[in-house]
Amino acid sequence: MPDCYIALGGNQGSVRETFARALEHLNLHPEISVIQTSTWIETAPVGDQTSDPFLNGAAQLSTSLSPESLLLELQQLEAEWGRIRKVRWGARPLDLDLLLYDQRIISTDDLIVPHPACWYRRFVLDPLAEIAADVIHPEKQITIQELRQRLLVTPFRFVLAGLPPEETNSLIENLQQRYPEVLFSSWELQDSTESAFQEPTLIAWLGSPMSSTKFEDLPLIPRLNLSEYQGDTERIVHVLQSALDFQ
Ligand code: A4P
Ligand code: MG
Repeated sequence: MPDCYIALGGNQGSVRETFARALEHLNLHPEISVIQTSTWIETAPVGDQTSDPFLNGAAQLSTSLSPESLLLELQQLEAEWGRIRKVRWGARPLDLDLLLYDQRIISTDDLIVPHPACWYRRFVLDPLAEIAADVIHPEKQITIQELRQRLLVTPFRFVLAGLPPEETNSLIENLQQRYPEVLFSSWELQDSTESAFQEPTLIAWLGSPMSSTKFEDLPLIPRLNLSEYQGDTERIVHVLQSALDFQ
């Protein structure tokens, strides 16, 4: 049966209890077995909707459901807790994401697998690495453990690509003030002798179809398509924040 990994997140109500009950529910489904779970880790909230700390975790499932049907099950569970939430709880009692479904690569309007943020978010990778260290990420073609390890290398090298030079420079200036420990640079302005030795941790592509640097031209492992965040510095900050740490 296909092997899947899901992420669990929540920051309202008794999240430990919610996780336990959600997993119980999944395991009661005739076509889903919960194989193992990570520990639940406390993480600092990424984004500014809430200041309450999150609890995050991951679980391995075995299922004969299709990826689409499994997503529906996860969404139904979220909705069930969502209803309770309106009466008793705050903003985010339960978030369930489908991270990996065997080695499948899926991209439809409703479902993207592997989950597009699973390979660089510490609050996802840390628990996932506990139970899926040697599982290969089907797009990046390296293991979950390796994906996590590469985020720990210092200095963290954050490269911007796809924008005109003036925009890149002003964005770098802005980001550098907030994250003095991160090494920021521009893909287009890099020194080619230096880049041969130093792999970027993340390359954020903020381009459009007109840009001279195409997303596909960037190296496979660090590249991240953030074109929809063009002009939205806060969302870029959230990406960086989620890759840097979880505390
Ligand atoms: N969708 C597509 N692919 C998938 C997939 N692989 N798994 C679609 C799950 N859903 C997928 O999801 C929005 C849409 O994504 C769905 O319609 C589904 O068809 P959602 O779960 O309703 O939305 P969301 O999770 O509220 O939004 P989003 O943008 O995914 O939120 P984020 O960015 O995941 O942020 N900080 C900490 N420390 N820990 C957290 O867990 N979570 C968030 C949520 C913010 N900050 C956090 C945490
Ligand atoms: Mg979600």
